[in-house]
Amino acid sequence: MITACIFDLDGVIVDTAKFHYLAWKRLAEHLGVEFSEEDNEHLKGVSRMQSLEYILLKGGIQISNEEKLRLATLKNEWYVESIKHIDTTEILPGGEELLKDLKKNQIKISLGSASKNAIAILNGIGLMSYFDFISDGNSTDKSKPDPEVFLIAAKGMGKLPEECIVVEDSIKGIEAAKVGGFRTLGIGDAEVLSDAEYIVKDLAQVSWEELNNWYNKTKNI
Ligand code: B16
Ligand code: MG
Repeated sequence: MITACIFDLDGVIVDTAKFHYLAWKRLAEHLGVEFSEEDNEHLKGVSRMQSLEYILLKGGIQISNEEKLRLATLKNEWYVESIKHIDTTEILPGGEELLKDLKKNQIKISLGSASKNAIAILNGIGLMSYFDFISDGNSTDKSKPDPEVFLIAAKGMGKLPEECIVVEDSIKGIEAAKVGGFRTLGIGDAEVLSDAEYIVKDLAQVSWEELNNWYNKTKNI
């Protein structure tokens, strides 16, 4: 039986990925670097500083650490401004229903997000009370595909990695979960997330019962 789930935030529970994209695009253009939706795929699940490094590398731009910090702060100011009024309408399909279903079945729930803005977002969309533990961008400096953010989440719930299902929308997040020894549920495009063990379009396509059946059937494979 599954006993714990670790949820990524952006792109799994809440539709904030588009706001990250717009803020990074604005920053890239400010620096004279072209930035496409394809570039944005590389930044999903990746920390703020590492995302900036990707843009600087693409543009062949070399700057001091102080300037990097200034640019990352500027992007965050634009991003925070765009999510200032975030509310329940930004919850992705099935998000709250699945959290409710898991809670009803005594499953422990933790966040496993790279974002330093995670708590403000969870409060904004009114889902904070479903979480037993929060592991986010303030918990570690290590960015996915490093598994640290998920290992902290498992430990915080008193669980082993193999007892937890990590729910992720990014390639780097699935990779991190697999490196850490977690079971993986990918949310989104099956071609993009082909490394995930189980993939659905969104959280509305899966219930606690389906997850539990899949977990039990595939546990020792
Ligand atoms: P912040 P997740 C990640 O959140 C986003 O996918 C990624 O685009 C962002 O750069 C990262 O959080 C850091 O976010 O700048 O708010 O600290 O998908 O891991 O929930
Ligand atoms: Mg994500």
